[in-house]
Amino acid sequence: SLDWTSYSDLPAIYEFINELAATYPNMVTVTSAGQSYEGNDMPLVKISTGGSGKNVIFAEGGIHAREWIAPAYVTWMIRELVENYAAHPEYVDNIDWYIMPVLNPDGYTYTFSPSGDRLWRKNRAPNQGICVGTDLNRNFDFQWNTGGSSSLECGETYHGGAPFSQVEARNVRDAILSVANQTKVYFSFHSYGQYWLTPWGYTSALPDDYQDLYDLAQSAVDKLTAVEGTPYTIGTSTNLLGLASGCSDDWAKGGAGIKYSYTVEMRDTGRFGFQLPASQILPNNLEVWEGVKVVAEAVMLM
Ligand code: 0X9
Ligand code: ZN
Repeated sequence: SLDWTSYSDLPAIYEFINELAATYPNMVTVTSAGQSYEGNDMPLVKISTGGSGKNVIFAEGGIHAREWIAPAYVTWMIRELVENYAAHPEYVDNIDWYIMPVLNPDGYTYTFSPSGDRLWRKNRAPNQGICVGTDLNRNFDFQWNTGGSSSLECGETYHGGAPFSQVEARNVRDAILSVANQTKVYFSFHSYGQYWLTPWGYTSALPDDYQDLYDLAQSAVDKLTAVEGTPYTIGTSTNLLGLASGCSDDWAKGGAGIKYSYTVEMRDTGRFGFQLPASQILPNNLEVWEGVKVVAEAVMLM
């Protein structure tokens, strides 16, 4: 099993979720959302105590390869929901959780490879020229290529040749669409900066239900910060980080119709940045989980 005192590579993460499914067959189901460009599997973990028509929370991490804390958080949340079920059965009894721990398995693997690049962001699919990779978080088909993304293959935010040109983005799309009518919340976990972000990222205009998204985010961040004082800033992606179109969160809301779409930029604020020390995995996870629980409690009442 994983212990979250160090970062886990892709095989260790996959072994963990498969073992969990074998140990808790009545609560955990692992299916495949498809394969990546390089042929890595993209598992979709469903946590459920059964029944039909329950509200869904869809969560994912690792769309950006170097943001190691994202898969580390999401895998820990899977463990907390399942192995610590008895401490808070309501979160699983009342909600079906669909979780994709590593949306960019090729890039993630590349950041672990001695011949790779620890700070790689994009996927690993080749382009026409010499530069590899598309920013999967610019490849979604909602306001695609309308600002804040790069048309250059070598760019860190290259949006790809067309919306959903990348197989990993299509796999996530299809996984979300398969449960979209039940899904109340979409979470995209990233690092870093300590932001709890709402749509939109393609425009500085606010969604018409922005107040609802903001209020729930505020309740979540209040609990998160209460753990040990870690400050988070709440607002729209555009207004806090600048324009970025074609992102998964905007598509989840504007394309898939999921009202509460959040991108959570976890620790830190730049001291270590993407290379967050492993000693901060558990403190990060404990505080973010406090925020997620607030959202889950709201989902039970939706
Ligand atoms: O730029 C991104 O993709 C995210 N920040 S990161 O530093 N992790 O790369 C923020 C995405 C926020 N959402 C939208 N702009 N829609
Ligand atoms: Zn990111």
